[in-house]
Amino acid sequence: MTTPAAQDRTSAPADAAPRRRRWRARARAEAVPQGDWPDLAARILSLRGITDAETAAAFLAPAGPAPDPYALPALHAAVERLLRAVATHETVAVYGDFDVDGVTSAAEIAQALAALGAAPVPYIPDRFSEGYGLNIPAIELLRRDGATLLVTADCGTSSVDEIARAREIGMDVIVLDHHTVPPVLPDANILVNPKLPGAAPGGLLELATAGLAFHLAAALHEAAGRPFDADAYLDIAALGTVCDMAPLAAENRRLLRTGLPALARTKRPGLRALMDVARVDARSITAEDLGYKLGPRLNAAGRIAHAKLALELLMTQDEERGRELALQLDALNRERQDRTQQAVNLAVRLVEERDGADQPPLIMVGHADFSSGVVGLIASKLVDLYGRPAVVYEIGAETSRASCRSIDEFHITDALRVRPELFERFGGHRAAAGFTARNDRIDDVRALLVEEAARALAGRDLAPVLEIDCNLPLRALRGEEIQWLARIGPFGVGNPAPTFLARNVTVVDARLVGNGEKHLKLRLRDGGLTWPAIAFGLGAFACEPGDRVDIVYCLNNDARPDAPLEIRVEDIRVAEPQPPA
Ligand SMILES: [Mn+2]
Repeated sequence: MTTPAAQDRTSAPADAAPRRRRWRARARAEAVPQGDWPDLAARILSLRGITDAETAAAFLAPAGPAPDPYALPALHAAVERLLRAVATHETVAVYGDFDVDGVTSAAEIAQALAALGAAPVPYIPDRFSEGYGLNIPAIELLRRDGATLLVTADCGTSSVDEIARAREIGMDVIVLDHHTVPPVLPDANILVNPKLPGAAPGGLLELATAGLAFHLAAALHEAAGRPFDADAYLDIAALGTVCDMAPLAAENRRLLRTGLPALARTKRPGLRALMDVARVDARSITAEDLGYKLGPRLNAAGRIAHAKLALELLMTQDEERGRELALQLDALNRERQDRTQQAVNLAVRLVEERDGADQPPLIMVGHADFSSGVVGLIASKLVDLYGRPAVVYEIGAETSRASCRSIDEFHITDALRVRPELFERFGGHRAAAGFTARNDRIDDVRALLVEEAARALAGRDLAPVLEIDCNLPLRALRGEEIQWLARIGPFGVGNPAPTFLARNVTVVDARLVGNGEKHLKLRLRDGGLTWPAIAFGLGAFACEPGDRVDIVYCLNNDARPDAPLEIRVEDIRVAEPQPPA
């Protein structure tokens, strides 16, 4: 299955159902951490579950040293086996995946092995002809090419038959993966997955494979007695972590806080060129740039052409080739955006035709025109639009290939597991999954998933919600607070950018910007101060100078507190009447 894909903020469909979100205050924590920080920072921390001073201080402190990688299950065995392969000049195949986590982790492992003197053979399957994960023809091909050791990156945990075949034809297998562990494990020689039952990986539990590969690379160097240049791996470890939507807490937070500066000074010519074409300013790079700008371009390779282009972009040392690949991925990304937009429009039409205003607790739509390259992106958009889990599938000749995206309250992979016999294959995480099912089973799959969702989501209001951390009038925004808020970043999955409510703000001016006038550029005044603001996807809100509005907003500066501040308006309404003062 494919892991959650980074979404492109600018790909919101112009003519899809307008998004009406309910504004809701985030649930209050019991306690607020007391310490040497402003009340506002303390409140935001408490709303992220950090309620005592010690945890808060550790969270705010600069990123410390890397934790012990041997907390990961079987890492010793993996290091030992790989070093033996290096010593005896074995051919090592590194089998990745076509998403950013799979490509970055394969690149890290190949890079580490090459640094130690081996000649690894990276392999990325084709999304369309091979699909996700190991497949036997590819394994046999790698064996014929001389591989006697197979390392999987971001796949393998569910590949019982494929791994049995690899071993039968004379390969040892190391699985490096973080996908949810099925009841029957493959009989690999070495399984490195922090989610294995009995594993106690501490802060390493939620690592994406890019993070696992970082720790494997570090451990390999240390065991070989070779110096380890962490920066040369952290750049893409951070990229894979963010693009796989791994929660930005614990070791993932550390990888990102050390990885963003490493990315800013990366020596990879391809990545530098990609930042260029994506207009990412390396000096002020944020987690959002990774998720919304670099990630979609790298993913576009696998969605439209072949992900080996993305792997090559990460690995090439050649300036000119790096530039060429960056331009190519940028063009593929534009094509991906067009296709996604058309497909989302079609999906919304199908949803509305099928169920009208009365939507079931889980949305499921399929069409022969939905490319399996973008079904995950369509599903994510439907989750955004309807506030409930969504399954989107490509109808093929005999089988359908689906991508599922869920919301916090519903474990989608567990739901699939209730009736495994319905599927040819399936797998995934809590929030995202994929499956292949015969076309004559699709109605049963729909019945199963709607029933499971109805049970899990009973009594919940599924209208899309915009969570608000606290009231913060624009006139109360001060430099000190802004700097403290930046220290709570990087923001993303698991550590959302704080959102604030400001009432009765005056519109100084407003104009439509962006392709199709989708966005609104504003200047907003409260008291004596005027702030520049951008409202993505809110071009349909009509306002004029002098209008009074209520806004929910974020601050746009999680990397560089000295950068000019622009308020990002998440939602906007005509101001509610104010109570008399
Ligand atoms: Mn992954």
